[in-house]
Amino acid sequence: MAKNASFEALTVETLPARLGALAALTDQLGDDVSAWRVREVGDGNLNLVFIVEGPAGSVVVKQALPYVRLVGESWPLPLKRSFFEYHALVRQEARAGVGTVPAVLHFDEAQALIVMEYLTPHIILRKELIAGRELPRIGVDLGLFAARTLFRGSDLHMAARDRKADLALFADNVELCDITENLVFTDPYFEAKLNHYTPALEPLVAELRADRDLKVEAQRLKHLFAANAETLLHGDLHTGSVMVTDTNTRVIDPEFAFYGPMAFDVGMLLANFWMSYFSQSGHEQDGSRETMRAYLLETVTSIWAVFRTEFSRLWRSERTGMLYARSLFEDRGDTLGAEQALDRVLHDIWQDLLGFAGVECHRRILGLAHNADFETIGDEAQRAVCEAKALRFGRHVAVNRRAIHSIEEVNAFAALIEKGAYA
Ligand code: SR1
Ligand code: MG
Repeated sequence: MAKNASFEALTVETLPARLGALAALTDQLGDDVSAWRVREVGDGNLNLVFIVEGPAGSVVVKQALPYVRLVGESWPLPLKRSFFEYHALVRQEARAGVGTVPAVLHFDEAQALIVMEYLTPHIILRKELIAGRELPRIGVDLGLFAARTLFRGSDLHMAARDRKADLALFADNVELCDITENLVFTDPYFEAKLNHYTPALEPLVAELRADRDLKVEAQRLKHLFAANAETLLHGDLHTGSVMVTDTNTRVIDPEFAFYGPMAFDVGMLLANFWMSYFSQSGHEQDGSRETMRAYLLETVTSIWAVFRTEFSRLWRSERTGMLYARSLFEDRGDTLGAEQALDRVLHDIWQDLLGFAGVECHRRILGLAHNADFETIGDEAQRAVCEAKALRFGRHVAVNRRAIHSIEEVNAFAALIEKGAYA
């Protein structure tokens, strides 16, 4: 049978008839399919997303398309990404806890669709940050999510056989890794075809592309990303992949999941808060965002502090995998040795996350896939000012990552740039 032979993209019109017999939907929505209301709400780069509401409740139906939605059919992309998303959601829920990701109600591999819990009244975190809203829980929730998924998906915790089986399963997510490998680590640093950026950035773009130290560092980070398969990553953990209310945080969209370096998820996540920080001055029409800026830096500090604390707790209580075996340390009375090793592991994550954060800032401004934090700044000159700050920040943390010792140091540097240093 030809590839994707039975696949058919859903539409608002066809969804009720095609999925109306599934218990996963009727249990939630009610049996009267004629009463279902369907809206297509996908605003991401890749997929279709439908909200289906019935008399008894609501669900989300997410379906992959055989191409990149952002670009069109000229860029084919395999449907199997929904298989990886499904398996990642199952693992993340087991590792980070029920209620940290949307509950999966049904998966259909041939139709590349996942039926999942409709999160309401949740809003995409990025939209909330653009609106200037401070979410009280995200520092803690995201720090815990990252520490638990990254630690428990690695050889620090899993049985070697189970981890290797998982590694083999996710190794086939080649095309989505390829997107990251090109879009994040390479394309921003040369004239790649699909790149675009605010024209006023041209002199700075030329400067960055001529920056040998930056290019070498970006390639070292790509090398690390491709070669260090240490844990199951979310793979695209930015503020558009988080849905929030004041009291609940959910991480969504792990279709880029694969085995890679722990620091990638943490670095990408923090980068998106730093970019939000630099974008705030473009959103001050209704008043100063000074307290929002302070909140964003506090959130960065909190995510990293919670991550370290939880990772350390898991190191001491759940280090059951083959790495840093207790038989070499605690069981011989050498608790200090285990703590020394923990410091080394956290230190490596710290230095690498700064690098990943730096290149993430660059690709969201210079590459194909931009973020709404900057894109929604209508005044182009003002947008360029905000973006230039993030570009300079990204360059600094990527190139100097081994000489930066604390999150406070990074935030102080961000505040200096925001005030106009390095203009
Ligand atoms: C062609 S896909 C572009 C970007 O969208 C996704 O959300 C990932 O961030 C990817 O890099
Ligand atoms: Mg996504």
